[in-house]
Amino acid sequence: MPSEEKVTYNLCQGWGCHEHCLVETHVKDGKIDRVQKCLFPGKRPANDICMKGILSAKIPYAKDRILHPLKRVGERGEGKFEQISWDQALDEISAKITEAAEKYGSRSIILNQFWCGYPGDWKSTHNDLIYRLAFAYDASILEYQAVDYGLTFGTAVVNGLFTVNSRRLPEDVGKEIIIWGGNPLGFTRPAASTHFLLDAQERGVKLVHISNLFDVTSARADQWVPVKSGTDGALALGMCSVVIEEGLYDAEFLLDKTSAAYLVNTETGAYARAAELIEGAGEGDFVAADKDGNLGVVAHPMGQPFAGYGDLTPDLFATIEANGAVYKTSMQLLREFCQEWTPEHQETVTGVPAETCRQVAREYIANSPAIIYLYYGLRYPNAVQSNRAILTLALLAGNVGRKGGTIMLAGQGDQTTMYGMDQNVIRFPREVRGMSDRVTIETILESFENPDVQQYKVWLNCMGNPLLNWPNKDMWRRRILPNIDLFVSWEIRMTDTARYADYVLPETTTFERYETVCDTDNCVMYCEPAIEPLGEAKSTAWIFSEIAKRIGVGSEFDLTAEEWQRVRIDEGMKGKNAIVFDDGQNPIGTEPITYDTLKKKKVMRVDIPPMIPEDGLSMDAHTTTTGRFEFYNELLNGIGHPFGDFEPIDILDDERRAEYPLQFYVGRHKYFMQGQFTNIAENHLLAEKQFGVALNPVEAKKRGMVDGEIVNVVNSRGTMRVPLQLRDDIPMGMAHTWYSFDEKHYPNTCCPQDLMHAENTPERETAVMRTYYPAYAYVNINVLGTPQVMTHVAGPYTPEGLWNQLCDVRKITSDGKEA
Ligand SMILES: Nc1nc2c(c(=O)[nH]1)N[C@H]1C(S)=C(S)[C@@H](COP(=O)(O)OP(=O)(O)OC[C@H]3O[C@@H](n4cnc5c(=O)[nH]c(N)nc54)[C@H](O)[C@@H]3O)O[C@H]1N2
Ligand SMILES: Nc1nc2c(c(=O)[nH]1)N[C@H]1C(S)=C(S)[C@@H](COP(=O)(O)OP(=O)(O)OC[C@H]3O[C@@H](n4cnc5c(=O)[nH]c(N)nc54)[C@H](O)[C@@H]3O)O[C@H]1N2
Ligand SMILES: [Mo]
Repeated sequence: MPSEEKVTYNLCQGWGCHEHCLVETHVKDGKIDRVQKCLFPGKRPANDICMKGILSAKIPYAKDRILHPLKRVGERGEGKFEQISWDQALDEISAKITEAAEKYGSRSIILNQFWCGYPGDWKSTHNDLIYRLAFAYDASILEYQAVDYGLTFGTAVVNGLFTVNSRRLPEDVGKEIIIWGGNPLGFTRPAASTHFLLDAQERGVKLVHISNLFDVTSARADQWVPVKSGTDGALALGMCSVVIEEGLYDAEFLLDKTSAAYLVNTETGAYARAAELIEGAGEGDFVAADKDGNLGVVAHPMGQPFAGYGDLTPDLFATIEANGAVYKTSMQLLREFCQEWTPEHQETVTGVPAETCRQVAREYIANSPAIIYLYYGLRYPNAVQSNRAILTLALLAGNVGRKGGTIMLAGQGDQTTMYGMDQNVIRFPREVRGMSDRVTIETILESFENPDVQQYKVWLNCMGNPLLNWPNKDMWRRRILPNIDLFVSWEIRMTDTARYADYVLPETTTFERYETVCDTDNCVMYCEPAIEPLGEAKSTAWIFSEIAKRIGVGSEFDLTAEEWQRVRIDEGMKGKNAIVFDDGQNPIGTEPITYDTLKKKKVMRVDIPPMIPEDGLSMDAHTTTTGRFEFYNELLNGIGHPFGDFEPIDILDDERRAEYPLQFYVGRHKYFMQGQFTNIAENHLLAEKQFGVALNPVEAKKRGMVDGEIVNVVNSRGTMRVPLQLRDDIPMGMAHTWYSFDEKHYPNTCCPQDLMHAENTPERETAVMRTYYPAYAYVNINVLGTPQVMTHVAGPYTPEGLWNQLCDVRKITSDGKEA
């Protein structure tokens, strides 16, 4: 007789790619038999799964799964642990927390909740509970580290806030999608995004890929535009110059949606305020001029619909003199700024032929409404400015927030908490003891040298694998851990970080716990355990309630993970409706979303407005100075970069390259999710052959090297000894390696992250970030009313230095020395 099959819905364990798929889990005899794509309500749902999704069924059963609480018995990092009981672990950890809090204050406890790789990420119940504990106890929360901010901030400067939009945009695209700075196709966005992009290509949409190396996205694109690493700002400005000089811009859009026609005082660099030029006009209003130099007030429309220019017919390129100063429109300033960036000049920086620059620019306009798909591939300190320059091009084309056009920011899911679920019902305890300091690694390091400031003694690493994934491993080994009295890691497997922990707590996988997430394709999803937790694994919700009890805030954690789901849905989504579909998946009405209906239906599509409304303004709140899209930002004036710009970076510096001639490019792996899936045999087998450092055969020949030989990868931070691979797809001047392999793969030698500089230090701070960050945080918290927990910031230092590293690859002799 066939055994009974149980089916549950679970978040994909490989959530970190930001595709946010739900999987249908099939269980036989108490064991996961398989997972497969599950059906969402509605037409062509954005839920597909990839090879990692399918193989995630193996994650709970992996050989290095942590099944019991462990206590360190050897040195930190040595990997020697003894198995202890939950009671012992929780008692000892809680006692140390209490002791540190009594001596150094509750803020000496740091919670790391870097959520990227955790199923449900910042939208998960378990992440909310981390905030709840922090606010109930007034502990410190670590700022997110080292990732993904170039794009976020680039768009924030131009749009005024963090923008998220839908992966469905290619469904309405005109004739072209430019994929700029990213490798989505079958690689970093392997499920729904890949399908939406390839479906568009099948309909005849041209895919253009602009990238620094020939990756799988380049291979599939209709046109590949190779660009030198970190020079995209120059290419985008070159394209802007073509569009402006050839008159290809969308004047109507620029007037209607942007501050292009607003006058700027060229003495101060600030947008002219109406009161400055027109008697009796408002302090907060702006000014435009017509062809004859007549002025008109533009009412500041922050929070209101744009009121237009009154009787004035504004001149986009106006220049006037008044009060002894020269005033120019921001469009005129952009034109002058771009005059330097002729297609010929950008070629000297980017390596993209002038004719290609012209052709790509002209086609982008001719094929509009067209999409520019931006992702996180510009991990350089100039990424904010490069992304701004790309956005400027999109604004000139009138392709922002236009149906079928727009820029596509392929981060996160399809909507934000603003529209979906109110997560604060769990994040904030009944009694808030304190709003929890947000600390950066830098603050923590400084405190170790100064006994007069807040000290940090306990590190609870609830999510993430910083010792593998964050740059500068040495900083952890030498500078952080020796000053931390208690280091605890929640984990599902024995990672590099767990190995350095004093206690390792076994957490449930996505298949062993309750969760609700409001996200994918605007759906809210109900997940329940497919299997009983293996070994003694417990959910974060349970672990927190046990610790909370022992440190005196237990009353805030009086529910189980299952019970929290009812709070999230019945309180957090109160008043929200879901779309009801008939059998043919056509919408026929709506129904209220309640915990009980969701539990029955598993997935409900929330009835919320699309992220990009027809009228074109992406999201409704424009919180820039002028309340419009701005390619000119007055806040940044005076530090030299009011426009999106090209800023030279280390890897482009000839003097530095004389010592270390190769870009040290440490990328992510197709078959892994950062450090995850490295313990799954199928994935490891596929990836194993690619372990080492890859060079272009010509670079190898120059060094007298052959495929497979063991070489040293060297820079001022250390030496990594690995096998060499010759690859034609790696450009000259680059050494490519993967950062996902655990440190055990690098015996007696450095790991890639050792050769990378410290992040979040003042040296890495750029002027743009220093000026922009406080304004961004202010707008988020005070204007939008976003709770402080969701400011999406890493601190004032731009952390996008991941690929701005140099190295050399050197031959070693048979006695192991460098030749
Ligand atoms: N050199 C270089 N470094 C980089 C990057 C790069 O491009 N180059 N990229 C950066 C980027 S963009 C990112 S987002 C970061 C990612 O950095 P991390 O967030 O550290 O990446 P993951 O390896 O996904 O870490 C997630 C951890 O959570 C664990 N985990 C998974 N599921 C569960 C669960 O259900 N419960 C618990 N308790 N644990 C779970 C996994 O085992 C894993 O160890 O890396 C950054 N580092
Ligand atoms: N398989 C797999 N998928 C993942 C992850 C994973 O670890 N493995 N991690 C997930 C996470 S956390 C993130 S943040 C995303 C990141 O996803 P992506 O941003 O798509 O990918 P990355 O690997 O960070 O970027 C590498 C690509 O960026 C482009 N690139 C790099 N430098 C330059 C440059 O100077 N100019 C231009 N024009 N292009 C450049 C190239 O196309 C290169 O292949 O991937 C997610 N998906
Ligand atoms: Mo990321």
